[in-house]
Amino acid sequence: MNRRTLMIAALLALAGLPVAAGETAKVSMDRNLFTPQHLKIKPGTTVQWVNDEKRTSHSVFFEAEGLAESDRLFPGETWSRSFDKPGKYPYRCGPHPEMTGIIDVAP
Ligand SMILES: [Cu+2]
Repeated sequence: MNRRTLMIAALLALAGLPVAAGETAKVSMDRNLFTPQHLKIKPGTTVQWVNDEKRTSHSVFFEAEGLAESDRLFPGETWSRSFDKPGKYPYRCGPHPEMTGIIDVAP
């Protein structure tokens, strides 16, 4: 996927519009927030979390699903997960439990 496509996906996400299947949507980790905090996507979309902090590390932890926490992401690092089934997927940062987000997968 090229940079322009990623940019479009990011803009759609910020506008609250669903990202098309097969695309990659970005969630930024910055100032102890996931942005967008509520991301709507189509089934088949990959979400890529990017640590945009200057020095703080974060993780992505789908605790409610009983999944393992991601590795700790240092500034500039990324972690991805694909979503095939419709549903709401809440998650949080491992070291910062108050830092939460939700992936909303709907056709
Ligand atoms: Cu964190």
